[in-house]
Amino acid sequence: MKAIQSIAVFATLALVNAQTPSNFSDVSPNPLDVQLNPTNITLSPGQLVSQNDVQDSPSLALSNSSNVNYVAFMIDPTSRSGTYLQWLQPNLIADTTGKLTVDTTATGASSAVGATYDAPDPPTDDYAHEYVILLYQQPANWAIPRSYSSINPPPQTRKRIGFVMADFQQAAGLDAPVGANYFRVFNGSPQATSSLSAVPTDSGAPATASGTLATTTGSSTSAPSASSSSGANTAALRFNQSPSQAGLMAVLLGLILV
Ligand SMILES: *[C@@H]1O[C@H](CO)[C@@H](O)[C@H](O)[C@H]1NC(C)=O
Ligand SMILES: *[C@@H]1O[C@H](CO)[C@@H](O)[C@H](O)[C@H]1NC(C)=O
Ligand SMILES: CC(=O)N[C@H]1CO[C@H](CO)[C@@H](O)[C@@H]1O
Repeated sequence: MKAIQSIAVFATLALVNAQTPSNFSDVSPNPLDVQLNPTNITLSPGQLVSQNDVQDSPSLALSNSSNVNYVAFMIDPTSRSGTYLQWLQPNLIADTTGKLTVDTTATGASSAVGATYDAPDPPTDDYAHEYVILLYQQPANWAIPRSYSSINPPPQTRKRIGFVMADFQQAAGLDAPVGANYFRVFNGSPQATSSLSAVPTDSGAPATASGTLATTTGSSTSAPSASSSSGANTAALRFNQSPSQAGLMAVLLGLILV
């Protein structure tokens, strides 16, 4: 099993090759525009943002959307206890500018509720966690698969733990994502934060934030490892990896699968 996972990992790494935000758009055919609320910060892929800036669910937009429904996910594949489902928002529809809002008349509106936005709250002084936002086209008359009724909506926080995007995608009959983006959040205590060469900030350029993060994560060696699930499809979400690669893994997986 380990060997199979390693092969999958190497294959994936070879395809991605680089983890810089500037390479992120290569992974998604149609990058997802993400604007944080209420600051209106336009997210650069992989940008380090402050926890305060992601208390509200972000606004999403797809530059070349179609007149169909979409379903959005936000996951933390770097969570130590297994990939965490932060948000599942079905029944989205784009306006003429591509901005996505909830379509209350969507065919899945009554059956597919999703999971309310659970704002990022990584453990204090843990590495910067990654929050990956994925957008899929929502098939007509779509419903959350019965096997996932515990997240529609999740009655308890623990129902969000161990969410395997690839498994859900398959069970729910979703095609590859049509858009993706991600941000990072470092929840530093004042002490730890002040010891960094630069305080993580959402106002700096992504390149600066990235450099800061490398320092931060360099000392936190234990890598996240999500539990549960079987099959090579999910290997990339479970193997030990550096947090900075997890987001790309998740997105790439979605594109490779289906
Ligand atoms: C964000 O955009 C909205 C709508 O355009 C505007 O009303 C609001 O003042 C903006 N907020 C900030 C902090 O710029
Ligand atoms: C978005 O644009 C790309 C490139 O023009 C195209 O291949 C793709 O089908 C478009 N996606 C949608 C949802 O229209
Ligand atoms: C696979 C790929 O496109 N890699 C590129 C990522 O970005 C760096 C820096 O811009 C390039 O040097 C790589 O070739």
